[in-house]
Amino acid sequence: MVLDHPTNHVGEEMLKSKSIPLQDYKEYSHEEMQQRAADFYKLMKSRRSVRDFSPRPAPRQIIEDCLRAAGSAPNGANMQPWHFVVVSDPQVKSEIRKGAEIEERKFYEERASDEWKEALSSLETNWQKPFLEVAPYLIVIFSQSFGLTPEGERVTNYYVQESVGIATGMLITAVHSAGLVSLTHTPSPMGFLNDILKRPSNERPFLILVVGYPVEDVIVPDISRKPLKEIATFI
Ligand code: IYR
Repeated sequence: MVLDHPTNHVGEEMLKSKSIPLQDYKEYSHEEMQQRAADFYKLMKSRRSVRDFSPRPAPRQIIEDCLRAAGSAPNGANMQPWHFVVVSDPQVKSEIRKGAEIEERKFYEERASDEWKEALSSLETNWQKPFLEVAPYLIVIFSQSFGLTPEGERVTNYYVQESVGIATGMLITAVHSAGLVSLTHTPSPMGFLNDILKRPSNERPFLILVVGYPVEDVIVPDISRKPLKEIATFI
């Protein structure tokens, strides 16, 4: 049995923990619920991925709270199999840009199929990733394929991809709700991030979330979202 694990909190306390009353649950009237759901939809539909960032700094405290929100995500067996590395050091950002552009160049020039390039054409992306140096924060999200005790023993994590995906979605939502913009960036393969950020081998880069302010009068691709009847079925 694993006790006092530092990252998944499978400690004696946790194993003995009993159920407690649900804190802070509040029931709303149907009208209030409808208004809240509509307001939240309005907020979320205004989120767009932005590729042109301003170098303007953003307060670290905002990022900290957004990460706390992400860390509250539902996840497999409460192992919380994630680690977030927040990079604002210009030197490290520059190394990440170099590493990403090497992979992205290979992607655009060799690896991507014509079909994939066609699917991306409206986004007008290419191998150059200046935003990796310009934006004030790169949040590199790592998933922990398995946990490690201080003694180096492996601890199984469950539903790692699902858990980290949900946490990332919550992070993106928190960043948007706070009033900053973000871009999910996935250079592939991303192993270079373990080297640059000195992360252990039980961690895999999941994605880079680029966070900051947009440039003034920023433009974004003219895309639309599928209507509800296309994305949902009620039975
Ligand atoms: N990772 C590359 C390519 C790319 C892939 C998809 I799927 C996108 O939605 C956007 C880009 C890049 O970041 O340019």
